[in-house]
Amino acid sequence: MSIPKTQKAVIFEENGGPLLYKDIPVPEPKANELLVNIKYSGVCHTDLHAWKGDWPLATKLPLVGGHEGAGVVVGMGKNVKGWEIGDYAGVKWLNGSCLGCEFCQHGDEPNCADADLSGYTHDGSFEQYATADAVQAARIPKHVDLAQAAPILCAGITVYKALKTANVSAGQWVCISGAGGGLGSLAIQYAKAMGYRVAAIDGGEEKEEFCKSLGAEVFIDFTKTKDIVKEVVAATNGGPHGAINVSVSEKAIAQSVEYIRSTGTVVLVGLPAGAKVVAPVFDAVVKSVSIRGSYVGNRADSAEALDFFARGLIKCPIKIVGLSELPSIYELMEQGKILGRYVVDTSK
Ligand code: 8ID
Ligand code: ZN
Repeated sequence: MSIPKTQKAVIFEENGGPLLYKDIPVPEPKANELLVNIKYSGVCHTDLHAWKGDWPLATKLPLVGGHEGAGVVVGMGKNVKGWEIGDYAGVKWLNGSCLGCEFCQHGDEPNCADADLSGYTHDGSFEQYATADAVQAARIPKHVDLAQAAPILCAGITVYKALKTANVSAGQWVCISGAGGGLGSLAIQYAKAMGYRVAAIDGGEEKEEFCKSLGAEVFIDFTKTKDIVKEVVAATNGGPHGAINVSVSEKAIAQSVEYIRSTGTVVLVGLPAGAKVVAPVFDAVVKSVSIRGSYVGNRADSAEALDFFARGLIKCPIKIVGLSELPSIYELMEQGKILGRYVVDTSK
């Protein structure tokens, strides 16, 4: 297999600066890394936050974004074990971690202080050839469609882990705020596959139809409903047992602390710029509410999330466009106009 010297990528020199579709060198894998020929990459709202510089953590610059890369192994460093040329591999947000600190020892690799992040501190999957730590790269089964698999690599893993963090039982209610977006559309399906009842919150009739087609029993439109808290409590017969916040809205997070059922768990996933959790302490105490952050997933969560998908339980609602069209996807995403996930084809 011949590997070219240069490749197409979308790269930016400064946060918020032009997104340049151009030729850049193909990277050399380090001793511990795979070289993955990325075929498709999902576009996550995190990529938009990274480009804009929304968070109190600096990105590498210049940067190639992207962290839902699905492709084929075409090379590897000398210390890599257990991978073969031709294997399907996934480039995830968590590209590598130290494996030695207390968090890595407990399987909390995303919380490692030295975590290396695809499309943030490490050039990501908006390029045709990306490098990935062989320990963290996801193993994608050969029979699956790589375009469909791409969104599982961040959105799928993240919502699956968030649902586990919500600690609900089969038959109980989960409310998903931001249900029509990339993470939300997968969260509805994982929740159904795990046996939960789903109440979805998002805006507009198109999203309502979409969320219901994916398995939501109830839809609440945040653009039309006057009292979201009251509606969610009524629709779920006393409030959901778990709430998954995947919207990019500080207000929606505050509402979830109010509509959650007593002893329920509010899970924070979406990362609106500069947001704070503002919740009535009295309610949180008297209802004995748990509020928990959830950050992607570890290797076991990743393998489990991919297994649900490979068994046909999760269908990724995707639209495929060329990598060169990435700026127009960011525009739609900013306006909240995306149903499900956009996936870019790196050959176009
Ligand atoms: O590990 C993590 N914690 C993690 C992993 C991956 C992504 C966190 N994220 C974060 C992203 O950085 C982003 O902040 O999750 C958030 C959602 O990512 P996404 O699903 O990729 O975004 P999207 O496709 O744009 O979907 C967002 C949805 O939220 C709705 C929008 O209409 C859209 O469908 N929404 C908004 I904005 N405000 C809402 C509101 N007030 C709302 N839905 C309900 N109520
Ligand atoms: Zn992501």
